[in-house]
Amino acid sequence: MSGLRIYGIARTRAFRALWVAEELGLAYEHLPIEIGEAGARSPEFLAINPNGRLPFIEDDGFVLFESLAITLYLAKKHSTGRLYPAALQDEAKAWQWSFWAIAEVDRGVNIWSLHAVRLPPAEQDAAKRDEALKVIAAPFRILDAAVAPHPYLLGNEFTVADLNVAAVISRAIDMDLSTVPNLKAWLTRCLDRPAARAALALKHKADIETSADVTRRIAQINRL
Ligand SMILES: N[C@@H](CCC(=O)N[C@@H](CS)C(=O)NCC(=O)O)C(=O)O
Repeated sequence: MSGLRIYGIARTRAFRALWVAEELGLAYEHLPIEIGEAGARSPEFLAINPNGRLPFIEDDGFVLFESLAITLYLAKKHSTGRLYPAALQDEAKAWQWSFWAIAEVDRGVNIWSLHAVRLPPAEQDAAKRDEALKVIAAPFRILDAAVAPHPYLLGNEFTVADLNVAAVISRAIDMDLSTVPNLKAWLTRCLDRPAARAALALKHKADIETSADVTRRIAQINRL
């Protein structure tokens, strides 16, 4: 099968791949498969991505997993010099911010969102939520300072560095961000882009259609 296929329901980290595909104006097929045995961990999909996790892509038969490897690959393939920085050191900064987002804030924002928004209120764990907020407080101050002097992480232009960090923390838009106003303004700016809005619409639809049972399973499977 030729062309780009993005696997993973938009509620998951597949959102990141969907956003970059929209940003690049790519024609793609979205296969909104679920997590777990009925989806990513079924034999059919384990044969493509043995991790059993979402997202993964097939690009003319080339298979790639890890959400931010996918965004970096697609941005570099289709938009070097624009969305993907052409200069060596700008490229390195895009990697820096991408690895930083995965290492410093990905898990914390996920835990917060499950225990502040997505799980039924009676099942939310306030201790987990508060601990998550503590873990992300320092990196959020770093990000706040990084976007204070210019509108985007690498300067005046939106790049894949912004897309990756904003996609990783997109659910933080529902947090009280009053102590990090530059971060809040930057995140709002990134998520207001037409491509982000298109991907967010898919994500919101998937969120609404996700049952409490599946949300419980997400928390359980991902140990959140
Ligand atoms: N670091 C990976 C994490 C992938 C991941 O954990 N995906 C979640 C959904 S957002 C998943 O598939 N969880 C279900 C499972 O592990 O079975 C990435 O960024 O792609």
